[in-house]
Amino acid sequence: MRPLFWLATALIPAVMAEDGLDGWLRYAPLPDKIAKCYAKSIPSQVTVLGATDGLPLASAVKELKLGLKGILGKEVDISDEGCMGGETPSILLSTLENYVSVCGDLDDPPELDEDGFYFNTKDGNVVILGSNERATLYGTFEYLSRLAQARFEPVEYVDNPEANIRWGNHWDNMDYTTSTHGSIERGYAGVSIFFKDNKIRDDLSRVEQYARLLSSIRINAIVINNVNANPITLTDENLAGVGRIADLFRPYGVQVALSLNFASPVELGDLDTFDPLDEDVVRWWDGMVDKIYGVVPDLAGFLNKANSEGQPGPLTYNRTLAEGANLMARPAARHGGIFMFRAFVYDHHLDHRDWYNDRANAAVDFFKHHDGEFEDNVVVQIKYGPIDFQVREPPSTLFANLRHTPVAVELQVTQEYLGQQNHLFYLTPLWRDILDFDLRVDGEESYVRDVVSGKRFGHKLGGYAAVINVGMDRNWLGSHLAMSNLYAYGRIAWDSSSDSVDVVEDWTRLTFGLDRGVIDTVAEMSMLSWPMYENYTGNLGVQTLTDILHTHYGPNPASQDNNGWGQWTRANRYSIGMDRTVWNGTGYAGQYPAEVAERFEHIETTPDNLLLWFHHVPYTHVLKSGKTVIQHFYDAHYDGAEAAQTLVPMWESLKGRFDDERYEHMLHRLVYQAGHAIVWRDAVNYFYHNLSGIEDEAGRVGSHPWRIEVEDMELDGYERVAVTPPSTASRFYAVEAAANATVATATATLGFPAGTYRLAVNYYDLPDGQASYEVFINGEEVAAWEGDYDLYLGNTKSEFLDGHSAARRWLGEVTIAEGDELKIVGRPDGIERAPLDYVVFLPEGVVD
Ligand code: GCW
Repeated sequence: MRPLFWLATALIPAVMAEDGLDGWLRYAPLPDKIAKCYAKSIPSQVTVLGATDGLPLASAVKELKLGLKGILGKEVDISDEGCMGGETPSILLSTLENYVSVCGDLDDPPELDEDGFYFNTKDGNVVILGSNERATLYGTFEYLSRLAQARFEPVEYVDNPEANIRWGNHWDNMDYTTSTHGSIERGYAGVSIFFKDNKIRDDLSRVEQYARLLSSIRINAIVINNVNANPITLTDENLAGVGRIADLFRPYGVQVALSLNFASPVELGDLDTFDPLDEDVVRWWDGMVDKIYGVVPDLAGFLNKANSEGQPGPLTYNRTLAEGANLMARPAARHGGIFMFRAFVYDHHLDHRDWYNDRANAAVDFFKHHDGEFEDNVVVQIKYGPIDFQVREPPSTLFANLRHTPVAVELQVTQEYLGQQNHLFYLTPLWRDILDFDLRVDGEESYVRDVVSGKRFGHKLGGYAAVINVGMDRNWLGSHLAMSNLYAYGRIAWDSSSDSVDVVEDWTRLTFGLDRGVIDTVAEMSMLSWPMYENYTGNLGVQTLTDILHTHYGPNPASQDNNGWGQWTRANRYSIGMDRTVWNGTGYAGQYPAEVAERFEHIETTPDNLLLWFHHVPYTHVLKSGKTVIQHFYDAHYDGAEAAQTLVPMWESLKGRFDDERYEHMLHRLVYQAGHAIVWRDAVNYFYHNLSGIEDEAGRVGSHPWRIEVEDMELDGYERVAVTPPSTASRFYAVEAAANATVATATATLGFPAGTYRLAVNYYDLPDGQASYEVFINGEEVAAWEGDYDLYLGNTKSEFLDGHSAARRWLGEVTIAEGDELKIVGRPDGIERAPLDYVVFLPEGVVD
């Protein structure tokens, strides 16, 4: 008879399926050999001083038990008494203050800042002393992270944060149906974990799991509702719900904060004005803020978007932005709350015909003269660049222009303009690029990181906010790999000098295990992602070139210009770029301190990657690289799209090295990205090719010898349609099944030389419909697919044939001979009229 254990092991899959819910907090078992070797050296005794249920120290104990069990299979005893130097080795958890009061003064007390902790594993004991409870929890997570990465070397250090504001911002709406942007504005991973049907959800179990993740990366506060704030968040019933949410975050040391709608006294109260200088309005806010703190006494504070993109604010009453901010900041201050006031104030009805208009100027124009007028607890929250989370921007000039007001930088974990989590984009290098920029205020070292931490201008407050927008998707952000950005955000907000590669490697170990090949590959893919995406979207500082009027997802260079939004590129037939010089342009360059202003004022000293941000030049302008602007566009787009193809084989090399579930999920996204990168490449290249009339030196743009345009095939039931924008279809046309057709076919005789080809098809994948397609060669079916990308991709959907819905399917290899018949049969479903753009037969080595 076989021994019973055989049966037991046979039932356990070698690698457990995972859905990503645990993020980097998997506490996965270390390989047996390592665990056996080290488990013994870890103390079995945990001493925790002063833990209270529902507060972070108690969570530290909970996590420690869970982590040690998971990582090392180790059980521990918990005691609430004991000091350093006891006979049995122990893991000691306490706040420093409590430790001193229980055990007496330390000979050499660590110097801890707010939220900082002391960590020592040197003499067989583990000592974690936090400056407060959550700091002790941070230290505990640090310890577990080290164990999970098999880092057992003894260490002793103090870890203090660079900045005390390390906030997350959620753009969650109260309601799915009445909000303009659905459940979460710019969310790409399901609906809100907080709100449903204008109320706080009954089941908040995801919030508790989220709190653990945030705490482990030392995020200390989270704004739960959209900056486009709905006043009904503040109804009595909803405030009680906010209280429930705060109760779930509190054990993890994450404080809740709220976005406020400036017009609430009118919208929610019964006043007929929201003028910040009106006494009744002042009283209303005083009462409301007191009421909110009555429900959530440890609320971190508030966030406000005033007079921006249609939001109400003090300017409505000719009051200043400072008067507006102070109105709500004053009562918040009485409760120790912070008031984050967004600098994203601009006019989105700017006259584009005026050469000197510039949205980038707005932040300084609106805020600089109020420097010093804000209450002490007001922090101005500034997006990293002067426009809006673009693939390449210089840092906002406002960082250099507010000396008497604390500031925070606003980053975006949610990839609004950066591929919406369908495209891999590891953000740390981009963030570091901004934070490491030296603004040279008064000719002195003035890194953005030191401005936001408060160090440069001597402020106690300051730091980081990031729009996070996780949703109900089990893996939080829609894409497993996108989670490295959330993890990295915490690391950067704590220590802005964190190395991009180190961070993604740590994250990979925690997320996928210790396999060196996996760590190296994920790091390589991640580090490739920014240059790659920049290459196939918008180059030389021209911005992302996505559709800014619609979903912010696919390509649409034309949408940047000739409207009031001010994200202009000023592209015409001869030249392109925003002239932001002082001598001839909008003057934006002059908002930087002198040394930097001087650098950006001149083409010669402006780096190529920001050339079009600061200068308007002919397409034939020769860059420092020796290429012309237009040729750089063409080449970069080909390079970027080609690089995107390499992600798939890199990922495929990891098959079987962790669970199939996460492997397959990411594979689908990367395959899709490889196709969409080609859509991007062609759309942008066609657009500028068409506009400038300048040929690609390499002859690639507009020349596709291996493609068959479906609109040129013999059509039955299909109709030729013009696509908008035209450059998002190969040769500007596609086909769709006629309104009354239930099936449609396209047929052609192949003229390619006999051989084996990789077959691919470009089509449009629309929401609310899954058209099906079959491909036949000489009557034999060689491939079939359904238009179902919309079911599992997270991007904002488009109902039209355009750059958002344009997609590619890779249909495997086919062997054909000249004269063979190609037939595609499409069956429409709902609004998806089985649309097709082109078929391509790719010889070995060709990417087209
Ligand atoms: O980036 C833009 C977004 C808006 C957003 C706004 C902002 C919440 O497209 O969706 O609104 O910025 O940051 O306020």
